[in-house]
Amino acid sequence: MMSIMKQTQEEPIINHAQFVTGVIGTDDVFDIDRKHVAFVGRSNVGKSSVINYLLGRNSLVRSSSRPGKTTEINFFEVEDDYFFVDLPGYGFARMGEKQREKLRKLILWYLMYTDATDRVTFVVLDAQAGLTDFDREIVTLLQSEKQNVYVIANKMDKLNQKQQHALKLQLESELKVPVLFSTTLKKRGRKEIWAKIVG
Ligand SMILES: Nc1nc2c(ncn2[C@@H]2O[C@H](COP(=O)(O)OP(=O)(O)OP(=O)(O)O)[C@@H](O)[C@H]2O)c(=O)[nH]1
Ligand SMILES: [Mg+2]
Repeated sequence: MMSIMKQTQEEPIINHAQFVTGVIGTDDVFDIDRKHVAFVGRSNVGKSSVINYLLGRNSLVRSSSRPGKTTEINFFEVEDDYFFVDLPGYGFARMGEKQREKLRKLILWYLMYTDATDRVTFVVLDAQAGLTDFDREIVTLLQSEKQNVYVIANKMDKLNQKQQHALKLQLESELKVPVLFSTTLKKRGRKEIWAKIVG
């Protein structure tokens, strides 16, 4: 395998990416020693689309216009190095309170209590919709645990340059974490995200 590290000056080419398993609790997958690259965020912000875009796949990860369907934590092995981890989207309006609480707990369990020796977490937003309270809570928790965390403002195609700039300033001053932008529609932001993954 050619090192992804060497390629990130350019657009990385992913030779191997494959679904491994979906989990809702303890699982053997946590015993495998790979760096976790986790994507968390409100339903419909584009987590699955961003993963597909980063991996250069059209539909490895199911993305859909029917939000709130995924209730498991989905693991994808990427080259020999990583698990990409697609967490269930939260805050979906039609989801009942009980189910919502269950997902919240599952996400917090994964982020706080699973044993990933090496992990980077991307909190993904819809650039137009902005932060939710749960996004804020997650960022704060990860910071207090000294875990690597970044915000991805996806769907940046919905904002003009001035709005993008204002959002970046606002988010970085509120959260004190680096903010990256992406659009899977116009295909921008891939290199910058990969730089944080390999970095
Ligand atoms: N305009 C725009 N739409 C996007 C972008 N990325 C994703 N979408 C659309 O947003 C919708 C949701 O995308 P998903 O990738 O399924 O979102 P998700 O966060 O995985 O959703 P859940 O799995 O329900 O949590 C789809 O209709 C995508 O086509 C983007 O960069 N720009
Ligand atoms: Mg999804």
